[in-house]
Amino acid sequence: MRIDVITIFPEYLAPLDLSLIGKARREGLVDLNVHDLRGFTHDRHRTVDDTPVGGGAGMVMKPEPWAEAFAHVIAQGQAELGASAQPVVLFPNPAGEPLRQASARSLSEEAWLVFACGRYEGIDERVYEHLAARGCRIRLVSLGDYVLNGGEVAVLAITEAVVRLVPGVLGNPESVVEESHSHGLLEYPIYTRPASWTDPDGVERRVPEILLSGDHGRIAAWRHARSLERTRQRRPDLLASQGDADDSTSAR
Ligand code: 6GU
Repeated sequence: MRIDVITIFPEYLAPLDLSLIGKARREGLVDLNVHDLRGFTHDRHRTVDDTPVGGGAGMVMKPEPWAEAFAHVIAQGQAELGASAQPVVLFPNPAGEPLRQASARSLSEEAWLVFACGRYEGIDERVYEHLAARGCRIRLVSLGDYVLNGGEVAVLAITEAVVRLVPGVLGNPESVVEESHSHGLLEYPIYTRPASWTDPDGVERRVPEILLSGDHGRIAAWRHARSLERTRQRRPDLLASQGDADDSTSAR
C-alpha cells in the first residue's frame, strides 16, 4: 500500500517511523511519503493561507499550493503504481463521516491513499471540486465529535487503524478478528495469570472461574454475554446500528 500525506507540519508525522507502522514501512508493506505543502508555494513567505472571502474569523488555505501538491503527489504515485492508478484522497475534517472499523477495513484494501491535512478554518472549497473533476475519489473523515487544530493527529490515528489491517502487518491475524468493533460489539474483559491476585490493598481478585474450566463453548458464551453487557452499558448506539459492523455474520 502507498500512502502520501500532505501537511504544513511534516514533523508531526514522525511517529509513523515507530512500532508496528515503522516495521511495516521497513518491511516494504507500506510505502509512506510525507510532503510539505509549503514546498509548493512560490512567494518569499511560503504563504498557504489567506482571509475568508465574504468575511469571518480565521484563515482559509489557498487553493494554488494544494493543486500543485496534488499534481506532484499524483504524478509521483502514478509513476510508481501505473498511469491508471487513482488514489482515495482523504481529508481529515470534523465535518466528515465518522471513521469506523468497517471504513478502516475497506481503506486497508486500497492500493493508494493520499491524506490532505487542513489547518486553520479549512481548505478553499474549489480544491475539492478540482480533485473530483480529475476523477479522484474524495472522502472527508472525522475521528469524532470534537475539534482538533488540524488533520495531522487524525492522520496518525487513521493510518494506524488502516495499516494494522494490511495483510502481513500484524503478527497474529486472529487478534484482529476478536478485538473490539470487529463484530460491532466492544471486547469482553480479558485476564492473564495469576488466577488469584491480591491487589495492593490486600483484596484477593480472582479470574472468573469459567475461564479456568477448559470448556470452550461455555467460555465463548460467557464472553459474548460480557461483550453485549459492556456494549449496552458504554455504547448503546452500537446495538442500535449493528449493520455498521464490518462482519455482518456476527452473532447478535
Ligand atoms: Cl479528522 N480533523 C479535525 N481538525 N478535527 C477533528 C477531526 C479531524 N476529527 C475530530 N475532530
